[in-house]
Amino acid sequence: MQDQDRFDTLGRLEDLPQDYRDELSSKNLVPLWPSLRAVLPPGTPARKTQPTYWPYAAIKPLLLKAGELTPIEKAERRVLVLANPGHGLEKMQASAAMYLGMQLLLPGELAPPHRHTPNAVRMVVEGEGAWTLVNGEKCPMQRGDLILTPTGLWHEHGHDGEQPVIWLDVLDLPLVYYMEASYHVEGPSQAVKAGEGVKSYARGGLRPSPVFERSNQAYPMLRYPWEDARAALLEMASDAFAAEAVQITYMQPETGADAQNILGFYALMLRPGQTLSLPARSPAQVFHVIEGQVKASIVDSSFTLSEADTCCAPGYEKVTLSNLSAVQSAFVFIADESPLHRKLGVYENRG
Ligand code: 1HN
Repeated sequence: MQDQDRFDTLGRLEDLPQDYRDELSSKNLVPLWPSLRAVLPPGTPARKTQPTYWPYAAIKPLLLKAGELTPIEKAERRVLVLANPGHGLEKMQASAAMYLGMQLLLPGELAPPHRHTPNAVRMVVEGEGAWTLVNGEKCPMQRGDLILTPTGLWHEHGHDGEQPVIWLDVLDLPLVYYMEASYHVEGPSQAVKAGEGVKSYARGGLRPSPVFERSNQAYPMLRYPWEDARAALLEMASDAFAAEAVQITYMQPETGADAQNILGFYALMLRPGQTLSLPARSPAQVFHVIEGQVKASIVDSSFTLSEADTCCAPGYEKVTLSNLSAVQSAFVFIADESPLHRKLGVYENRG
């Protein structure tokens, strides 16, 4: 029997007598075979994640308006969620495991301290003078910086500057919520501690080697300045033997593991005029342009991303990125679900 025939031969729910179906329901039982192909489709998974584009020019005025309409006390976190219509907007998902939001903090505002089970990162989009306090480490927020607020760590945001500050939040909230493991705890403001992880890991390949005691913090580095990430990319690109793709992974500098457990974070440089075809891999991805103009081709969609624009791609699909400038490099922040897929053993690269 041909495979295609087998797909069509499974019994349907309607084939079963109504009294039998009712009896099953009354006993909290469900026949598998009418739904087997839906939960286990042939060859490639069903994906709700649609290629979706969120231009910053559309978000910013609405976010500033939210700043007028809703005081921080009424919001705690003043965020417009970048929701994927494929999942239903009310689900507040960019993909199966990723949540994206643009957050606004106005001068003088405080977003109160809390901690929660989902992991979060911030990618700073615009503005000067804001900071995030993560377990007592005060992290200045500058454009392009990546700041971690991993699971369980206290965090709060403040703003001593003059202009609105906006950043992109990336969380694994959809996954943690689905697992029925999402909750938060409010707490007092944390005392600011001396020390910044980024100072201890200022150069690649060199880690602190304390004589008397070793730090065994799960998250020794919380802020990854854009200045450093950008410089690393430019160094890589200047190497005559540099590979076709100039990309770095944000990592836990003691172990070399991904910076967080569930989502992966990367910065990619596209040389002037470069087109890069990314293989079809199982995790969904998010692309956010830090510098430059990039065309992203995903399945049947093609998005022209300017600075601060964001888009997402479902897993198992090829993505082509093109730097639209012939003279300037483009820099893209990428978030994906690779650490999760690898840990679950479902990671695939289909080329
Ligand atoms: C959260 O704690 C922050 O701390 C931002 O800035 C967005 C979205 C869902 C759940 C918690 C923050 C969030 C969030």
